Amino acid sequence: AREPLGTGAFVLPGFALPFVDELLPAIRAVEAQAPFRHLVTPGGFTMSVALTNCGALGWTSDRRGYRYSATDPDSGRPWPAMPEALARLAREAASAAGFDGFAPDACLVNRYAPGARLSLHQDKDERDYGAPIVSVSLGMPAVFLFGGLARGDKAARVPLAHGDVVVWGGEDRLRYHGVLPLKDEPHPLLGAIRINLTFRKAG
Ligand code: MD5
Ligand code: FE
Repeated sequence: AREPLGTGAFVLPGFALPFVDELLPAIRAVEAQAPFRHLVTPGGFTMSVALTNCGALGWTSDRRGYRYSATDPDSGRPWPAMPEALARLAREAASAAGFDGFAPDACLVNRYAPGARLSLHQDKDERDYGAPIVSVSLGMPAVFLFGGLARGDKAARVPLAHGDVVVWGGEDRLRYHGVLPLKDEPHPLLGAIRINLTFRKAG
C-alpha cells in the first residue's frame, strides 16, 4: 500500500518488515564502528536523539554548524560503509513511491529513548533537493509532525510504527517536520528504543 501524505510524500505501511531480520544486525555492525552520540547544535543545545551514520557521507553538528562529512569526527575514520540490505531497502522503497534510481550516499541513524524528540526543522544540508529522502521506522512507535514550508504552518500528526517507511520527494522534500517526545511503549524486538534510518543523496 502507498498512502499519500502530500503530492510528493508517501507512507508505505510495513514496507520494511521483510527486511528487519537483515537490518538489525547491520545496524549493530554500524554502531560497533561508529557509536551513537548526542550531538551539540550550533545554538549550544545537546540533542535528545542519539545519532550515527553509514555511507560515504555522514551528517554531523557542533558549535560551528551542521554539515555532511566523509569522516566521523569522533574517530577521524570514514563512516562505516552502507550495508547492502539498507541500500536495497532504500532503493526499493523509493521506487515503490515513484522515485526510480534512488542511490543514497548517506544514511543517518537516529536513536530515540522515551522522552527524546526532534523539534521542527527542515533538511537543507543536502546538495540536491531533487532526490527524495527515505525514512524507515523501527522499534517503538512515534508521532511524526508534518508541517508546511514555513515554520509557523500547522503540522499534521502522523503515527509511525515499526516497519513503516516514508518517502519524501518533490514539493514535500523541504517541509518542516519533527517528532513528538516518545512515549515509553517498549517494542518486543528493540525494547524501549526507536531507530530511524534516513537515506539521503547528500553529496
Ligand atoms: C526521524 N528524522 O523520524 C526523522 C525522519 C532527521 C529527521 O527528520 O532529520 O534526521 S526523516 C523525515 C523527513 C525528512 C525530509 C523531509 C521531511 C521529513 N518532510 O518534508 O516532512 O528521525
Ligand atoms: Fe529531518
